[in-house]
Amino acid sequence: MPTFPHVHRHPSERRTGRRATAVLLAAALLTGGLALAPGAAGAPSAADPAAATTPVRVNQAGYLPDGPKRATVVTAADQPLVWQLRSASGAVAAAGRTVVRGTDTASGDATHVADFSAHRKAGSEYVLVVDGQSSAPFDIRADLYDGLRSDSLAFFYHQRSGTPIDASLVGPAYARPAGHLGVAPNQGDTRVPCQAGVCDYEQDVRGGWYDAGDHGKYVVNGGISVWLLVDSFARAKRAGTASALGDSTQRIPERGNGVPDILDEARWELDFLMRMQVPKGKPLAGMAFHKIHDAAWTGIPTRPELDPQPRELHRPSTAATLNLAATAAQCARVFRPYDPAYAKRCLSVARTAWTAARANPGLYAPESDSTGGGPYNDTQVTDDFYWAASELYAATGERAYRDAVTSSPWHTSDSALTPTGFNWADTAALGRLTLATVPNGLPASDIRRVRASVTAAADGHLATMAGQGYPVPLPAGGYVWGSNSQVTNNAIVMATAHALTGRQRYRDGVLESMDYLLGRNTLDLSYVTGYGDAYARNQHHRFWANQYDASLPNPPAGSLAGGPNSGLQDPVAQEHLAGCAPAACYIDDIGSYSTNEVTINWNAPLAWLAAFAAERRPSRT
Ligand code: 9MR
Repeated sequence: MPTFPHVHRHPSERRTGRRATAVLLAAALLTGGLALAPGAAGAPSAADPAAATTPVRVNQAGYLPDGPKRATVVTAADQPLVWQLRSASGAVAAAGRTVVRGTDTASGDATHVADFSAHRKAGSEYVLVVDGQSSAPFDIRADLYDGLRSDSLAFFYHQRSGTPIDASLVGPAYARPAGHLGVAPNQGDTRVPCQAGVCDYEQDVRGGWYDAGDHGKYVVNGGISVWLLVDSFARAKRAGTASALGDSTQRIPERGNGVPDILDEARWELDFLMRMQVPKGKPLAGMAFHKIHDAAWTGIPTRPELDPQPRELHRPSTAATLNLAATAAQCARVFRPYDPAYAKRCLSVARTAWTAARANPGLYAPESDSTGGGPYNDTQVTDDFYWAASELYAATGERAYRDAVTSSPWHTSDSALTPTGFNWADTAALGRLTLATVPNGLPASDIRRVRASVTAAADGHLATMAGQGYPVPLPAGGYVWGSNSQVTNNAIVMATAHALTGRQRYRDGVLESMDYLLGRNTLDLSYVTGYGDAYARNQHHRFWANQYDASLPNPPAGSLAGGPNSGLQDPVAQEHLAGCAPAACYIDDIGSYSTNEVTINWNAPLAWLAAFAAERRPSRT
């Protein structure tokens, strides 16, 4: 990859008004007097994760009037401290004492917690003051998550391949011509050959979403992402709140077509996933190609429509085929009321994929296949079999699929829902969540057990959070590549437990997870672009590459960064983050793809949670 100079941004540039001063003062105190750590030009660099923070850490976007409202204070004090909630005018709206929480294992920070949940009055520009230190300003309002609900979902329209991104929908900065639609210099994706030896024909695999900051399209990552969007709609429908995701709620070309917009978005990907199926009459018919991407890595920036690399299909895999079976079966169930013909087609594809996977249960995508795109390697596919069987059973009620569910070791295993959570490689939880929430013909005692496993996992996440200074449903050992999506996925388990039981503590756990993502963390940083006082804005992306080329945009609002990764798996992270505590192994630099990329499987759970959090609830008792 070509190298580019890193843009160093003075941390105070991202702050406004009184916070800039407060923040620099706080940083001075925290660092023992020197607020401005030396950077490239004598100024602090964007690379310094400790630069310009306040010790009073809040959800910088704000809090819901009826939700928990807690902040974390970094302090070595061994006695409680007085906190004050101040309104925009400076008046004290509430006051109390912190609780000493002790060392937060994942960050190493000495912490107290301030709880101002009892204050329910809406307002903007509140500040929490503790020991002379001010938090970032934040709002308290019922519509707090409305914007994020649509922005996090709009991410998928931005990521569409094979269609122009329309300025009238996204604004001029984000508009671009169609990428990979067979127009030079693009060499895909309308007639894509296989890698040598894999097949001797070409396939039309246009469309879908680009995976991330690269232009690859990977079936196993498309699978979990589309599942989450469709599940978000299905959940909202059960809760009676689906209109918020309905037709004409989003700025997408399909608005006004009578189909819920979130399903239109999902269909863009489902159509692509179905194009990845090996056609009838060919070797391995019914299987899905694992992925399609450039023959060699392109540089960054590279606009999609200017990618000159040859595109190639990589050999079919069992995991990809089961992702296709699972999501096409879910499509059949959820699209039925809106487009029965499409639902029927989805079911037929799902059945074919299932049969093909059963006939070829051990075709694994190798880790070594990582030139020009990610490997998405996985040699454990029994979980994918369980997920696909669960979806096919929920869609059809047929005995053969039920038998595949009940005979799977995953049906009773505690490992389906783990403390670190599900992800693109570990998908048994998706089957479990479907069986827990969608009416099905399993015996009542079995359904009770399945549901109890979801609430037990959610209680486990709450217990994890209770021991932390910055409550987050992730153990200290869980800060891997894309850790923020492990947080979101565990929060989804808690939200599902809330739907199953109505118990408030699960919703509180979801909202505190959002607090972590939106600034209540050791970096005092929101990982969601455009949300909060200081937020990630230089995520790794070939088009939203403003850090490298000022004529290109930053990521659009609602883009979730991958988050802390203690593995330091890229050169920028290795250069700047050596010795970091796990929760601090993050840098808002476009070069740090292992801590700071954006990806469809990270934004999909964010969109799921934002839709959940945006729902108005009857007032708490
Ligand atoms: O999210 C993936 C992570 O779990 C893996 O550890 C990592 C390395 O294989 O790859 C991540 O996925 C990347 C993919 O391979 C290519 N597109 C960008 C993805 C996010 O960084």
